[in-house]
Amino acid sequence: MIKTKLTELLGIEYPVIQGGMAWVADAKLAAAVSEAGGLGLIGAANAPGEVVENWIREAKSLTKKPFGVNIMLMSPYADDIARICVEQGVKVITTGAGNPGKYMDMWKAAGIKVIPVVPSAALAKRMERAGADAVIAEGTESGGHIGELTTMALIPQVADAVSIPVIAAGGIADARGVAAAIAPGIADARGVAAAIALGACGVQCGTIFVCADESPAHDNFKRMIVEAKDTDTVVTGRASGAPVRCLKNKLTRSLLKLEHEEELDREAYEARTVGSLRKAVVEGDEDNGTFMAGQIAGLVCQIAPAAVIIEKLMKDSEALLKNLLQERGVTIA
Ligand code: TUI
Repeated sequence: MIKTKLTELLGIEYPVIQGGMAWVADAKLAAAVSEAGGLGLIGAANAPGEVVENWIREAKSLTKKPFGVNIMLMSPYADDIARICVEQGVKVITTGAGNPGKYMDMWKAAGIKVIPVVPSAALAKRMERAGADAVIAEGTESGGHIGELTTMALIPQVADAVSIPVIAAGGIADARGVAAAIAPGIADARGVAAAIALGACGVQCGTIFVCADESPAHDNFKRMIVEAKDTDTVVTGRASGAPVRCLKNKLTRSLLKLEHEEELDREAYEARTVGSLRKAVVEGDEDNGTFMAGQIAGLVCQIAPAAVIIEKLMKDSEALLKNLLQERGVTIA
């Protein structure tokens, strides 16, 4: 068993959090991940408060283990959901796509563990000062809305900037990613052995859980991830200020074409993107959907129950961590 500051903080068996993916992270997936010993998250995304409240009730009926809610702060319903989580006694809140500072006092007073997603060391420090219990440092390898820094560069810098636990996200879908994030004891060999120990105490994975049996994602979406190769994701929306990583398809080609024009035609751009996440996840529309997925999609090669995904990830990680240098073929003379 791998025990870290994260398993201790949240009272969970494994240091694995499932990302709060829009349209994918519903009550069933969150409950399945929590039942399997990780931390499942309900992704509130742009859903209205009453919908999220029903998901919370459903998750409570499916598991007695802790689960969390991810609040996407660009949502028009973020204020409602922030309050509903308190009323519903949600144990853990993660946030994304913004600064959750204005809710912190209310959440802390309710005894909620608050774990903001941060794309930089500066925001991690601000969150620590505001009372965050941990931060998820998310590299640009991730699917969905992303920051600039890579996981490899971001994690050690955030780990040095704060003293609260750091959870690594972005580009992690197997034991090597887990081991790289959490392997202890290499300290400032990090510069040289960065691939071996970055300084986190847990991981958040998204793409691998899109392919869980319990995930509501359309079979086409799951298949596209399983068939993806390393270079099959692309970032759209840089020109409009909301960069999003997703699988390459007809839609991303047309969006990038629009973005490369001298002046961005925002109306045409929005006409193509509105509703495109639903088209991907619910309808499986391979041409017109936004299939958010991380750069690690090429490594994800099976559709399996969440419990199988987590148990394999942890069993492999334990073995790798026990025998790290030998496994990597490193010798120190
Ligand atoms: O939030 C995510 N990933 C997401 S949200 C999402 S829904 C969406 N759909 C279309 C367009 C935009 C969003 C899909 N994927 N990850 C966490 C994350 N948070 N990544 C980056 C950030 C972030 C960025 C800026 C966090 C804080 C931040 O702070 C800015 C500030 O206000 O200081």
